[in-house]
Amino acid sequence: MTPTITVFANSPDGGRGLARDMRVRWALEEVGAPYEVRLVSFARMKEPAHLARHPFGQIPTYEDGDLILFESGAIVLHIAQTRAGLLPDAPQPRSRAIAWMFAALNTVEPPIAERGQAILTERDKPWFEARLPMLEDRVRLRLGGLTNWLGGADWLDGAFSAGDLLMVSVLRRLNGSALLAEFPTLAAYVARGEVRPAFARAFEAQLEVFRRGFATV
Ligand code: GTB
Repeated sequence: MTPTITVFANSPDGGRGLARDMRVRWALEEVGAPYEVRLVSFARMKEPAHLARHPFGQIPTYEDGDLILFESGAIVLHIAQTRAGLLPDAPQPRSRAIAWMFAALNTVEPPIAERGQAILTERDKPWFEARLPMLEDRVRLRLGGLTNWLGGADWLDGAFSAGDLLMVSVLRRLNGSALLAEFPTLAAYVARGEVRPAFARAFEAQLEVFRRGFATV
């Protein structure tokens, strides 16, 4: 069966591929799996039909036959576990790749998301000027650890894996920021992810939704 994913009908990211459907699209492209897309508006996300797919009324979701999944990490893990190409076969390297998936989502994404949220919603608040440097230092801490780990390697733990796919996806939220430029090793790592043909196909597909300005469903 061809899986169906839900994505923003009108993504607030302006077609930059920063919403969390992008990582799912990328994973599907890496394993060569065709997929369908259901576009949902912010309003529709909170209606019963979508809440039956996603308890918090968000995107992305993934449907394949009887299986309905939410949480981008769980979806990418499912894709990686059911198709070849994103996880090593041997148990230990496989577990390490999965550890990097958790690291991307649990350790690196939270401070990046908190910084992004503050920039988006707190700029006019009296505490913003004092708070931003603290939030940026928290991001720097993680970027420093990642830089040291990567050293001169192309990928986090051997061959490209779902761990890299999620880590690059998370770091892309810093694209164009002075913060990422402070860490050239990571800027190059992100660029390596973005030139993968599967990334390019996924990016183009989400951009097409934005370009066509689909009516909300
Ligand atoms: N932990 C969940 C997951 O990983 O799947 C988080 C899902 C989530 O936050 N979904 C967001 C959503 O549906 C879209 S991606 N929001 C609507 C709502 O909660 O009502 C978050 C996102 C959106 C836009 C940008 N951007 O423009 O840069 C970045 C991230």
